[in-house]
Amino acid sequence: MAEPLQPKSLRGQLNAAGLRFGIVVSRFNNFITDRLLAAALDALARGGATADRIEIVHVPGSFEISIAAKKLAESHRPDAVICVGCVLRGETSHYDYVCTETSRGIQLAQMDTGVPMIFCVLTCDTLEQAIDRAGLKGGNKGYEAGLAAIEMASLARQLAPRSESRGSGTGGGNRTGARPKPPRRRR
Ligand code: INI
Repeated sequence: MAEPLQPKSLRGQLNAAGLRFGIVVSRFNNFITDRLLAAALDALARGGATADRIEIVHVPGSFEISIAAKKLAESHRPDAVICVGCVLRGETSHYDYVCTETSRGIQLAQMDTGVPMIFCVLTCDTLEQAIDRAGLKGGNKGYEAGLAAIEMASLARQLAPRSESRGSGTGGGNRTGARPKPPRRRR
């Protein structure tokens, strides 16, 4: 019988030492988003992140999170961005527009920039549901988001193109960031 295959498997580590994070947080419903933010920072700190490697950007509402997250990712190149907001259903369809465009915008931002974006935007029917998810009684989605950010930041470093990787540089990568020249064609 053939030896069982043992392919290389990649996974993010829960070690934030040396990793850089951005957090974009919405002021709307800030009695909830403040708590999500505090829990996300707690998770980053417990993972070994340091304040000098974390940047927090404040925006008016959830609808504005994606543009700020994209600009932050493009300009400062953090290893991951945590997007924090809270949308509560009202009497009109406004809620649906804000939820749809916020999630779509954040997804587009991570696909466009290649920087992992963690979706920590609560979308709740009632204030009580939001309170339950913001750690006033039990769990806090901000903490989960912080852990997800560490894992994805670590994974993204492992999946970076070889020329960009900051690791040992084995196997054809270079440290200058310059693309290797293609082989010359024979005439
Ligand atoms: N923004 C939120 O983050 N949560 C909400 O519940 C909310 N509601 O209900 O209106 C909300 N609206 C503001 C929106 O995100 C934008 O800031 C605003 O429309 C300006 O573009």
